[in-house]
Amino acid sequence: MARVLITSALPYINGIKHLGNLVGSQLPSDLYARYMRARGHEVMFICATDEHGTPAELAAAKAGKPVAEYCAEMHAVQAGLARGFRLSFDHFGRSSSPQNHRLTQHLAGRLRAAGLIAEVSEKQVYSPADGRFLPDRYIEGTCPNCGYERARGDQCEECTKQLDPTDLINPRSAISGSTDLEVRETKHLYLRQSALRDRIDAWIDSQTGWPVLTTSIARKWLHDGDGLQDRGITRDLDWGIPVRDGTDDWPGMEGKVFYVWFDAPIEYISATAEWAEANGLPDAAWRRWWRTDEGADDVRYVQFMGKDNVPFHTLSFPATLMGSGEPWKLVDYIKSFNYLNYDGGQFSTSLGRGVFMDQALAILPSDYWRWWLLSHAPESSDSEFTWENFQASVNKDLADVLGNFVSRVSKFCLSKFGPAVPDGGEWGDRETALAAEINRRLRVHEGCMEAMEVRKSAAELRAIWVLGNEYLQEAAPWSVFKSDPAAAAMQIRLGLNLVRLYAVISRPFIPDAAAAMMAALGCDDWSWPEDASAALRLLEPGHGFSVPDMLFRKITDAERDDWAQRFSGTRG
Ligand code: B3M
Ligand code: ZN
Repeated sequence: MARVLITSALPYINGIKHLGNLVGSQLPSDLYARYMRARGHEVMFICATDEHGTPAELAAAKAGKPVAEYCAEMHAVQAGLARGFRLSFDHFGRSSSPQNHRLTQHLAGRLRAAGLIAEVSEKQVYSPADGRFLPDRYIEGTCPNCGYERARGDQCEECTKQLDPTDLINPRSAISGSTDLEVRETKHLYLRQSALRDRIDAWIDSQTGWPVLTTSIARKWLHDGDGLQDRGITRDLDWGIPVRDGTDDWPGMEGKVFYVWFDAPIEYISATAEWAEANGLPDAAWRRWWRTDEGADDVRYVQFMGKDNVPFHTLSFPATLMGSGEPWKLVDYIKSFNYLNYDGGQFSTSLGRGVFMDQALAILPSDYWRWWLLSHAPESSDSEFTWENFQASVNKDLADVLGNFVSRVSKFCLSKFGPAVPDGGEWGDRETALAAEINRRLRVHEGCMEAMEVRKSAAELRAIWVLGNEYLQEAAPWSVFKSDPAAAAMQIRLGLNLVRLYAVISRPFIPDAAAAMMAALGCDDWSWPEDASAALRLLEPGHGFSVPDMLFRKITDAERDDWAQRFSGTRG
């Protein structure tokens, strides 16, 4: 039994996430966590909301709420949706927690003591009317490139050009609209990543088996141009973790907070501390996952994220942990994803284009979405959600293949043999061959799951479902029954056992359907089928069962067209 620490990139707090966000980290990490638990490993699965930064302040302002209140509400909403999608986090924390305040300030203090923080004077836009420095996004004006009048200081949303606030024509405060802006001198902290470059480089080089998508991004930042750059880790915002050095004030840093990307990954650790506190456990309970001097040296730590998050996880966060000089656990494997597109374009939160987590659950149960998303995860390249494809996968894989198998076997058994597993004697050659083939494919499936090859794992699972259908088709118990009821009984006994095996191996993908299948079998034995031949004999003759309600319904053409229309870009 191994110990596996799994973190999902933290969903940003500024609104409900769409399915593209979900499939980029939270859902595949859940799949892996569930699988690792199913194989008997000890798992710590952590996620949280990422609550600081300008976008949080702006979203709160738009909602007309104080930012702390907005974040608390949105955290509850996201936690509810995570439950709705059956994301099995051991803890879903908040980067604004007291634990994260303490740890972020502590690590900054350690970095400072190690000489890894530089104080840099910069010129920045100050708004007397607002009484504060304005971050780039808080300055609006006319884009010098395309003339769009509401371009932001960091980028024009219309023509996508990257901007500096000083490029804007007629700049004004996005908070008050004031055009009375001046440039003032102010001090910011920089993490001296350049000083840690060789250590990070050596660490990346020592990793074996990381995907090229991950290492190539890290190496590019390490070696291109002047190499790894120092990184600003403070901002002029009200909402965030105040810049302090563990216990002391930090002169000159009054009114400043840490940059959101500095404290967000630290929340992986802090959320584990939140978990311990929420469960009334001592600090040692979370430290054994994170401190290599307290047991974490035999933990395998896997992170899941979208590809745009890779630089922060291969460079900045390791720099923070290494630079602290303390024995923190570093990541062992990073699983990163490309993007999921939506029906010929991109998902867009601002345009309301695509399906958002709340809307998805309002139209269909989570298993339908989990199955489609996992079996189409954007791994080797971007992938695309279309309603035709979604309808086809659900109707074929879930309804025709798995659902139909379960329903045929259980209904046939009930009508011919009654509500208990029938006997009928020993297996014949066909059954032995089926068990051998399932065994073989199961090992392939396990290999894919272990390697986090999400799409392939789904395809292998589906192939094992198909074996059951083919068996049923060839064995044809309904016609065998007429001449040899005992043989038909044996076939159906195997079929019912296959339903249990399917419940176990499908559970990481479709946990609700798996639970329904298991409940109908009156069984609670979730042991993994290490040996299919033994697993297919587990339910013995006489064991009672019932016919489950329909596991999956089909999506009609009318529904498909209606939904395509409804989600084309007008989220209210
Ligand atoms: N919140 C990702 C994002 O919203 C960012 C991840 C943080 S992981 C520490 O794109
Ligand atoms: Zn523009």
